[in-house]
Amino acid sequence: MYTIIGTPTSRTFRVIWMMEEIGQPYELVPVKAGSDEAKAYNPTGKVPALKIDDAVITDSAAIMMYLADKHNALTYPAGTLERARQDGFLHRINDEIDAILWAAARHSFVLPPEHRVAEVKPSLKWEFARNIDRLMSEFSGPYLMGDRLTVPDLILTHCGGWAIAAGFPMENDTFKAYAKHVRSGSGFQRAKTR
Ligand SMILES: N[C@@H](CCC(=O)N[C@@H](CS)C(=O)NCC(=O)O)C(=O)O
Repeated sequence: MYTIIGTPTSRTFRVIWMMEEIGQPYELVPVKAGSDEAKAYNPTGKVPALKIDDAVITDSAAIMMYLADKHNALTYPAGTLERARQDGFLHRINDEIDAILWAAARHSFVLPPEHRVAEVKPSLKWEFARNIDRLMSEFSGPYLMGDRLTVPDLILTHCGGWAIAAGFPMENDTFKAYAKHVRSGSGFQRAKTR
């Protein structure tokens, strides 16, 4: 049995979604990011974490790829060229999309108030829109890797919802249609209900 640590309003939602996609049973321990309860699982207090027996693994992308490899789902096999391309998308999304949203969050409510720089936000919004446009200009769909839904699709689509919630511009029609299609899957719908 897997135990997911974190609240669904955080990046923890990605792991819940992944579990629903692969049909594995899990328990959810909805501890708040940065709390002492979260630090009991991960010294940084960051969520999500995944507990498997006595072991704890951290970072949404690492957890999802562990599950993908273990259950042979939502991934190409390690050591293939397709996997290298898929990993390229995963790291690019973390570098160019997630990192920008996280920087905006840090400068809005995560960092101590005296270390927040509100003036950085217009620049982050511009960069986010440019990076989405650039990614979508290479996209032929229906998923990033073509016909197969893989882990980077879940992370990118989750970032899309995060961006809207954070007031980022969402003007790329190709991205909007792609995210709508990914979210229409039954795994996402079950995760949302949960
Ligand atoms: N790269 C990590 C980032 C984890 C992360 O920063 N999570 C946020 C919540 S979405 C958090 O726990 N923040 C609390 C903090 O930074 O103190 C992942 O994808 O899991």
